[in-house]
Amino acid sequence: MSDSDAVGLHRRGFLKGVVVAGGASIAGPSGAQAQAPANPNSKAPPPTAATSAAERGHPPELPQLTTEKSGSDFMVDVCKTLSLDYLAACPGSTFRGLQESFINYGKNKSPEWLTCLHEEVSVGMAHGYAKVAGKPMAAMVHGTVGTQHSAMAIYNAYCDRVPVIIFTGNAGAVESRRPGVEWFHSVQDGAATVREIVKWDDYPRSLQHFAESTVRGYALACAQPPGPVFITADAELQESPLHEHEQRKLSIPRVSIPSQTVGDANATAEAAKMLVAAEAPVIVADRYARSQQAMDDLVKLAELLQAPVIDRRARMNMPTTHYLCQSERGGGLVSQADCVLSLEPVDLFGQLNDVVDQLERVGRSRTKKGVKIISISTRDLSVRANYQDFQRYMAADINIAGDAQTTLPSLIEAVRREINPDRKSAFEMRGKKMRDAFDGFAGRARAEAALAWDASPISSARMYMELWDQLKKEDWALVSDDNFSSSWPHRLWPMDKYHQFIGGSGGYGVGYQPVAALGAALAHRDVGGRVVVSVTGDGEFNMAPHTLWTAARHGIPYLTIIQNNRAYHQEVMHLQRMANRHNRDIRNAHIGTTIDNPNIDYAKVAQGYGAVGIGPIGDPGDLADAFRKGIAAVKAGQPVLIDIVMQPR
Ligand SMILES: Cc1ncc(C[n+]2csc(CCOP(=O)(O)OP(=O)(O)O)c2C)c(N)n1
Ligand SMILES: [Mg+2]
Repeated sequence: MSDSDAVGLHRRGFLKGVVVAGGASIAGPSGAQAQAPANPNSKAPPPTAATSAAERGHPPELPQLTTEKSGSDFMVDVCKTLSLDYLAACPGSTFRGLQESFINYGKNKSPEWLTCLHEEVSVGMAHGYAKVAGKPMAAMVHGTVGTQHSAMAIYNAYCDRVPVIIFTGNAGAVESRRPGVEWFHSVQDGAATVREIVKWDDYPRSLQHFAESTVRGYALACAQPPGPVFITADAELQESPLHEHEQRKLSIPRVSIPSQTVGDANATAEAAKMLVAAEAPVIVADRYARSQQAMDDLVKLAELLQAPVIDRRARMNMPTTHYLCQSERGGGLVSQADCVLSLEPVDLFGQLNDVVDQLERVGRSRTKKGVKIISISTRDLSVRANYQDFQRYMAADINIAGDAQTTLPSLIEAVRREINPDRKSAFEMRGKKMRDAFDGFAGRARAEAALAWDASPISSARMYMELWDQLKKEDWALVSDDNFSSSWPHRLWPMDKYHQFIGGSGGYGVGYQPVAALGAALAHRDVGGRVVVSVTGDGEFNMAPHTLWTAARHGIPYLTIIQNNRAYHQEVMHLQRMANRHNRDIRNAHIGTTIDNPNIDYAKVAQGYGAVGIGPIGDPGDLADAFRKGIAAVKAGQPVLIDIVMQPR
């Protein structure tokens, strides 16, 4: 709006009136007025310091109150000793001291401040980032309200056992609270809202306390099983000056991340005996791998035993190209097994039992009588009462408490010691059978993918085949979970590197997908050279479409593909199931579950947020061109969305 604009003039006049009415206390010192720069291009008379500052939304200058460091500067010093490259936040005055220190005193580096448009994004992006970067980033949430907004993302990270460092601000002492809003945003115990879903929290009472708790929190977040950690930074501690004599008394402890837990050696040796003696062992890997090394170790163990591996895909565990990757035969293999080795099971009961959700919810064992169960997991090291992500109790014959990834090398050695020539030849015969079975998988998957090849709305399989055709030329990473894909990428694509797949959401809280993809894409960007792809449901995407703005703002390129079935289709199916159960009409199942009429134009939404938007694509013949364009734009550094009108998954 120009200076001569009538509305602008009215607004200035109004603001001027306020200043006059408010008196000297908000007009600022007269010296500041005299220094106010006049705009040489403006036809209007030069504004006073007070009006121009107010118009720009800045408070008039106040006398400098703090000549030395502030408490929040020291807090920044603490954060800088930790390996935190980024901090994501939607701004809020409970941490205004800290924010100002990060951007000015900390020079907005290590960590760099990233702007998110919702606190769920700040935390959720840190969740996705940690899974790719292998280390946490920070998120900052505004008091009571920001904490509540972030709770869903904290829960997903907690359930997924992923480290995130979350800070909040709080005006603790009543006399420190500004009247009004600050009382709504302050609280007695900031972490109470999320205490059951974080690994640890603290509300430091002093700067020394802040240093120790933040360093402790970082170490705890990273120790297996990892999880989100929540630290409250008191507003008065942040904003008070830190005099030199006080600072001299402060120290920042060195971070010391505990070594990972390794399974007991005797239990591991027993497990090795059981595995070597078994005629039909099966390895099930779930929240297992955190590195390429862990994938390589799993291959080593499977090859030693010539045992099939079922990948439950909470992480990228087993190369889909390896003949011992037999996830396709999952349930069947488990029911024939005489020994099951389960690595970091999220749900051991679910791996060993069938629950058909039609007329009942009762589980039936799918295993043979006498089957031996070995579990290696940190599951029992992190159990809460209220949130019951531990699932049904399932006894194991050998229950090794320890990090499976860290324990595997000793299990491999123990297995090696147990193998004799007799067992070796039995294993070779087993291996031959596995190769034969594996040879059929790819052909069958392709034949199934060809069904409905030309259908419109487009089939998932066709979309994934067309996408692969373009991606195979690239160093690529899929940063969406298996939930939306009906397993097509794992069935159709050669996936053999750890960075190619990110695993699941943890808590199945819808909204994870777009936010985790943003953080994962940031971590991949820093490695460089990778084309990052997120496939997301339309329902998922609508929880946080503005992730694209953060991506555009901070130069985070990736391709978002909307699997647009114009519905919360999983819920459509639930309603159909209920209608069937109650012997009523299933045709009303769209009520309250569809996202159509009006249809959302996702390409326009993306463009509005500063990303490239392509689509809607309804004809499968147009997919190749859309993917080519999308990937080219991603390689040029842009976030891109392609809206594909697809069949229900
Ligand atoms: C926060 C949250 N709200 C609601 C749900 C219930 N829910 C599970 S799947 C789903 C549908 C998601 O829709 P979309 O992403 O479009 O996937 P579709 O089922 O259509 O493939 C919903 C609403 C949930 N899991 N989490
Ligand atoms: Mg949908």
